[in-house]
Amino acid sequence: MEIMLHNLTVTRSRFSSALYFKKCSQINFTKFYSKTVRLHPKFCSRQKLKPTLGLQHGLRIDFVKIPIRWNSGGSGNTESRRQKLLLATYVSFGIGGILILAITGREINKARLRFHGIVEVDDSAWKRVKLYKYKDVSIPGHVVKILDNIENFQVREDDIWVVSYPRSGTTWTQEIVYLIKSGLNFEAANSQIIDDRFPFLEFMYPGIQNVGSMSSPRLIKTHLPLGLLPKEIHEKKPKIIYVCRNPKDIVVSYYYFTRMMKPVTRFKGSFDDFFRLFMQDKVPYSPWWKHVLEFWQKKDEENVLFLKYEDLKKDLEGSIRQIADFLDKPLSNLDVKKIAYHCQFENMKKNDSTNFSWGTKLGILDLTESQFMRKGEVGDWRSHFNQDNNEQINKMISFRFHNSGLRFDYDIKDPVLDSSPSDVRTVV
Ligand code: PPS
Repeated sequence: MEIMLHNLTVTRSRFSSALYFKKCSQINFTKFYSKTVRLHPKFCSRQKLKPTLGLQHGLRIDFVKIPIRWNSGGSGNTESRRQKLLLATYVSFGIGGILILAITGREINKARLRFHGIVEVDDSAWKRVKLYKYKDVSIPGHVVKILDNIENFQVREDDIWVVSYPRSGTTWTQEIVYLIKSGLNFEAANSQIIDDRFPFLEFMYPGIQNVGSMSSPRLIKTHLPLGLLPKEIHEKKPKIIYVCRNPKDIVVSYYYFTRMMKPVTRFKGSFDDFFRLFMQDKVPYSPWWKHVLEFWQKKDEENVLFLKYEDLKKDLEGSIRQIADFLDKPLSNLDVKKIAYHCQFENMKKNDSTNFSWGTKLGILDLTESQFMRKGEVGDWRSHFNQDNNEQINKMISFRFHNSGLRFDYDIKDPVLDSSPSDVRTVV
């Protein structure tokens, strides 16, 4: 019995099966193009041929000039297949190479940073934010890049610095300082964004270079702790206003701020997640307690004014006078009232030059998550903290501050509320 299979399209599996046939039945195969030998029993059953049949019936199968296709039913010739394979190989090598380079580059960068004492903070709660530890302080990636520029930033004696841990009332203090220094320039305060009038040293906009070249007297905001401020700050001794706030309200405010910055932070955690990060010093500019304590210890130095958010809240006019005296710019009562009116929470919230609404246009803020000027209250922590949060923070405070003489207000009994006469409202 003889079976001739002419012009059969031989796939890898068919070919292997054919070889198996050959082995079983000593059949002569005329031409094969493949070198792969692998048995696919499915072929035999699909073709209704059993290898054993060959033995039983002395089958002879001839394969004549069989073109080999690696995929049954596919098109194209061997050469184009070969080229495609080659291309696929090159592409895989290319991608592999890029990946290896990227990983190696990252590792080299990490090693370089480690060499300079900068270590990456690893926490899955931060999806996008790269956080690093430098001199025991958590700092964001964009600050790491300019650490040298910060250290060597040329300080001027007539600079005025507002320094704080984030969410402590920095913007509020800045606005008061700006109005005092500018001779109550409400027009500019209402039309120029605060980042232009009172730039943030380590932020991308307007950039440390531009802050450096501003004309004197410069007004500079920073969240950097004492240990990371420019070296010259200790020689030139410019006026520094440090503003602090009770940590319970800070952590709540910082949590909403981080959510508001979602386009940048991608933070999706709960308040409890953020609370943990805060307590573990894994949020930018932490540890909070050290930030505050270091400046508290400097509070009696002539060029330093130490303020508390809660005191501004309790007595805004008194705080404005205190700031004006510190800046050697004593104010009339009416001027104090004008500034106080402009700097009321609701007015600063409405003012597009202080409420950071421009952040939405830049795509860095999501104001549906929270507002920059959120509540402006003392004691909002009560609607967020559970007992455990409260105990943890109280413990930290008594451990870090028990000998310091610094006390925090967590509630305000009778704040001096808006007492501005109507004439101020019409003037401002
Ligand atoms: S930042 O992003 O770190 O510079 O924020 P910072 O300006 O330090 O702090 C923001 C919080 O201060 C509140 N704030 C005010 N409270 C009362 N009165 C006025 N005028 C005022 N201006 C700003 C602001 O609302 C933030 O606090 P929360 O508790 O989130 O409202």
